[in-house]
Amino acid sequence: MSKRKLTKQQQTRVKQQQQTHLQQADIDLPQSGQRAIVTANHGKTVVIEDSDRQSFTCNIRQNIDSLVCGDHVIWQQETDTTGIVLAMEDRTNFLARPDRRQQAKVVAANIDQMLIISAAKPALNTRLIDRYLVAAELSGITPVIVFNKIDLPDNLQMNDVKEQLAVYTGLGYQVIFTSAKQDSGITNLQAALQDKISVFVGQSGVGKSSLINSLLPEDVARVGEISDSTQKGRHTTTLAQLYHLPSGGNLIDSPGIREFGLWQVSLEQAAEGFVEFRPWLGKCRFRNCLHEDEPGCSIRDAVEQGVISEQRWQSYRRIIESLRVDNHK
Ligand SMILES: Nc1nc2c(ncn2[C@@H]2O[C@H](COP(=O)(O)OP(=O)(O)OP(=O)(O)O)[C@@H](O)[C@H]2O)c(=O)[nH]1
Ligand SMILES: [Mg+2]
Ligand SMILES: [Zn+2]
Repeated sequence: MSKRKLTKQQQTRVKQQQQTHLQQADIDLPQSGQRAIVTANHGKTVVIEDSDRQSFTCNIRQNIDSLVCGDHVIWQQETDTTGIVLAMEDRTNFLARPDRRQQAKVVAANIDQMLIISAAKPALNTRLIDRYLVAAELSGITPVIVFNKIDLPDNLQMNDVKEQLAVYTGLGYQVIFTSAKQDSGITNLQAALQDKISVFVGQSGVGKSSLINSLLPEDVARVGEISDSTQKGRHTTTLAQLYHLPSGGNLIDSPGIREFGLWQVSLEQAAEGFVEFRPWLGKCRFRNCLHEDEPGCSIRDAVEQGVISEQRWQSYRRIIESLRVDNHK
């Protein structure tokens, strides 16, 4: 990479950023620069929480990128309930998806786990699960799969669901079955969330907010109905929100989305998001093999031998097709 000359303005910015880092490294932070975590973003303002779990609504210094739930910030108190965010600490990771103009829309930051929530209604969509898994695998976030509303399907339908989800258990992913309505599986869910920072993702209407209410002592998250005509959720949660679990751990409820686009994933990277593909990568006849229909493809051989599931391979191919479209928009 060629070395670019920085403009005066850029140099000042770099200096400012370095000073912020110095401040962060300082254990005895001055009164004027306290650390806090972002618990909600309301557009022009954010809600932050200090180490005593007191909340403040804050304006944001202009030079700061948009903040999301889970961001660590340096801030200054102004009144009993308000303050100003001065700086954002570096993110260890973040979950992002492209918006309509293919710009990154960051959903949450500094997260340990992604809980991929699916349900009996709207129907189980393993393709969407696979997209979330790729996003999680490529950003170093541990995924956990949750199937909610087990009170709805009959035995036959439930067997079908179990069969479809067995592939994930086989890959070493944790799969948890729950019913927010009947309060079942909630202890397992609680155990998985213990002392971690987790984000709930999944289609609108699968019950993310309902599950959060089951985990908290009071119903705080707003829950919406599913439309009778379209069988889809109504996008009840519109803003991400961070909650504390009484049993330890934090969770971020995020708005449901119909399609989860992968952000900044190249065609070559997609295969690495499929954990079971990894041992075969680099063993195809062509070095630039994308494991679709190329001759001598080791992934396709593994599918034919039943080592890699057909369902996952088809899902992978769909992702490649969609990335081709997205990356050329
Ligand atoms: N039968 C049944 N219904 C449930 C269950 N969990 C949630 N629901 C219902 O599903 C609907 C949608 O629930 P929400 O919690 O709002 O779903 P969400 O995933 O937060 O949706 P968005 O905020 O739109 O992304 C509501 O009518 C809930 O009462 C469950 O375990 N069983
Ligand atoms: Mg919700
Ligand atoms: Zn190949």
